[in-house]
Amino acid sequence: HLQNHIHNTMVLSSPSPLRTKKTRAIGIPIIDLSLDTATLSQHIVTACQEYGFFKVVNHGVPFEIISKMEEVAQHFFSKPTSEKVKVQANPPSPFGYGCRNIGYNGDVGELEYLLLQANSIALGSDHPTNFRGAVEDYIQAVKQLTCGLLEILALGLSLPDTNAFSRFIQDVDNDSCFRVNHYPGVKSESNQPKPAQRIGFGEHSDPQIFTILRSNDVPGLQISTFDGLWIPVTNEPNDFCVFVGDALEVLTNGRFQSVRHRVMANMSNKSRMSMMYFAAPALNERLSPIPQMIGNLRLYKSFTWNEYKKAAYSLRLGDQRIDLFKCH
Ligand code: GA4
Repeated sequence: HLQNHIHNTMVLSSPSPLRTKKTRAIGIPIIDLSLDTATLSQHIVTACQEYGFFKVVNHGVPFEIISKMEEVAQHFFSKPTSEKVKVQANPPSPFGYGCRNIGYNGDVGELEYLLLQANSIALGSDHPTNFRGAVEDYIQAVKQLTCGLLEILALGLSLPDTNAFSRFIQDVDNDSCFRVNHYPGVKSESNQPKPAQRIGFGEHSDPQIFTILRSNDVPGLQISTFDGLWIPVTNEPNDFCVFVGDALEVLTNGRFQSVRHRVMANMSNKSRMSMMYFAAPALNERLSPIPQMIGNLRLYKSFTWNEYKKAAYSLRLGDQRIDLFKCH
């Protein structure tokens, strides 16, 4: 029954010479959003529990909105650096254009990016209005998708309040952000050895509730399974990838865990472009396990999103920041 709806992309782990007969098949859940709500809610709960990650198809976001966003982002990254660095941080850092540096504590990656606040797209005045328009349309569509998914999730968990998660994102003061990452391709001469694998964006979990990612057809994204195996995520420009973030781990009292992921660079001669909507609560909003999810043992403290964000920015990208907020 499940197989009819969750199509599995089969990824084979490299066969160990010692255990040649036991090659394990791993499937990333692909969830068809045109299914009925009851089935859908069960599939989403299972995917969040087993992987903290899933892909969605038939999501209803018009492709024109996605392709327009890709087009304006491509145009932006093709500008000379002197132009790009003008997109300053307003409000100040970390928002704006960035190249190689990630956060404030020395993390670097083979990429350039644009990081924006989703609620108030502050781009300065020298941006053509079609950029702003494309970003606004994209964010609006993806936010709607996110809230829909979060409501189905609450339903699947039999929570009395279907807005238990989505209310954070519906809040006018939500602190969600939007990011476009651009990983340059590698020009490899046929007679030259391929450059070594490099990290595009290092291993980490996302601090927010949910992350919705869309990328072009250039590979690089990998997720870590809960038993520590890295698996590549195939790229479908028509699909979205959904990641469970730290805040959802807290709200569900650890029933869902945030998924660790990374991006490898130098995978292709074409550049990879991904865009992420990070769905986050308002800064003064409190995060604590939802009472119905606690059971016998409460795992996380109660704290504000602002406190969590501060902790995240005081640490390295790959640090297990959530540990600071555990009860025991
Ligand atoms: C990871 C998810 C989002 O891209 C992001 C990142 C943020 C940044 O790049 O400024 C962080 C990183 C992310 C987690 C730990 C801190 C903060 C860099 C960093 C070292 C925008 C976010 O919210 O957290």
